[in-house]
Amino acid sequence: QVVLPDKEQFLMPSYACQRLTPLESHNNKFTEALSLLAENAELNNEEGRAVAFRRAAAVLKALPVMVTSATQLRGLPCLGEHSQRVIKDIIENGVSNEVESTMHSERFKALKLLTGIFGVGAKTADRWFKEGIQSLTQLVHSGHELNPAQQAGLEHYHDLNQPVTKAEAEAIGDIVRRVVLDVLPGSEMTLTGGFRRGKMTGHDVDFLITHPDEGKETGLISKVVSLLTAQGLLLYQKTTRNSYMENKGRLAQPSSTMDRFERCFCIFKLEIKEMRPDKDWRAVRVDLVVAPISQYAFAVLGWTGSKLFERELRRWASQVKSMSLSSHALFDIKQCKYLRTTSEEEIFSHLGLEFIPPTERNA
Ligand code: TTP
Ligand code: MN
Ligand code: MN
Ligand code: MN
Repeated sequence: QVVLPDKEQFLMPSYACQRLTPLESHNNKFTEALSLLAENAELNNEEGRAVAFRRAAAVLKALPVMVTSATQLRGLPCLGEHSQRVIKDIIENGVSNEVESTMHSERFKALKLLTGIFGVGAKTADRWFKEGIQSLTQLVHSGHELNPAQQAGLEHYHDLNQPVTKAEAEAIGDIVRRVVLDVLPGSEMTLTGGFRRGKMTGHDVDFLITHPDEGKETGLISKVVSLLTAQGLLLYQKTTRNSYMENKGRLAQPSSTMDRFERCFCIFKLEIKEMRPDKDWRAVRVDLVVAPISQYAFAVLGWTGSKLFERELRRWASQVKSMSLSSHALFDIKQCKYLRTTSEEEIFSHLGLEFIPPTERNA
């Protein structure tokens, strides 16, 4: 039986790393609804469901037109029954009742508020919610002992939930770059994360640092952190050393989103120009990551995101190419060897994919 393609149907490859996903989508009302259900699933520790909703949302983000009828969904990949129902509800009624009731549920609201505290994950938030904690005031009065990250998160709650602008990211970049070059002349620093994908705001600022002479970068982060601390620029910081060793782990391990680079998760104190009655600075979350030059291309690719795009790249590598991809390396399982590269373009080519520029990785 031959099925002729409907004029209204779209051809769409099933992995997000096979298609272009610009920042601006034509289907915001659908993708926002599906993303909310994904977020709710994440808060409920339902990883599989969350990924299914994220993939469905990514398909609609990549569509070149706005969906106006359910027939347009035929033939599209990654749209499970549940996601299709949500989309149809929105087409027919303007809203999805499931999304509305989730969004307004006490549980979702409380978990979002609590995980909005830097250092608080879904499990901790869930435990607190079960004890009846639904607000920051209730948390403060609960007598729970908070770890240093959570204390800083609570103290700077307002600032850290304000979007960071591109201008603020660049201002921080200028300060950090000066310190990095002081510590190790010749270093290179790249703005990664959402800003590299063209976003105008973000929840944090991500920087990747390297040096053209392999090995020189070792220990760089602790010196940078000391100098920034001495200048009073860090409100909180947690530094970890590099723990990656080729061949010691399996393949291109780790395959999860956490990598093993030398890094610092910090809260930056950024001076602001406009007059405020109370204070002349704001807190900004900053991630500083150091990669050896031999792993730099993988690190840039891994830290540019989006999170779903990264996940899809790794899934493509393993399911279609029998390769293992991480932010450190690409390992060819059949040939049993690491594939060396110096650019993102080469990594895509090793993976048998057309190059997707950063601004089209907004899956
Ligand atoms: P995020 O900063 O969390 O996300 P983002 O920059 O895309 O969005 P936002 O504007 O909200 O900040 O992560 C950036 C990328 O870094 C993401 O693709 C995942 C990657 N990453 C790692 O590779 N390893 C890690 O350990 C972490 C925490 C993130
Ligand atoms: Mn980011
Ligand atoms: Mn984020
Ligand atoms: Mn980040």
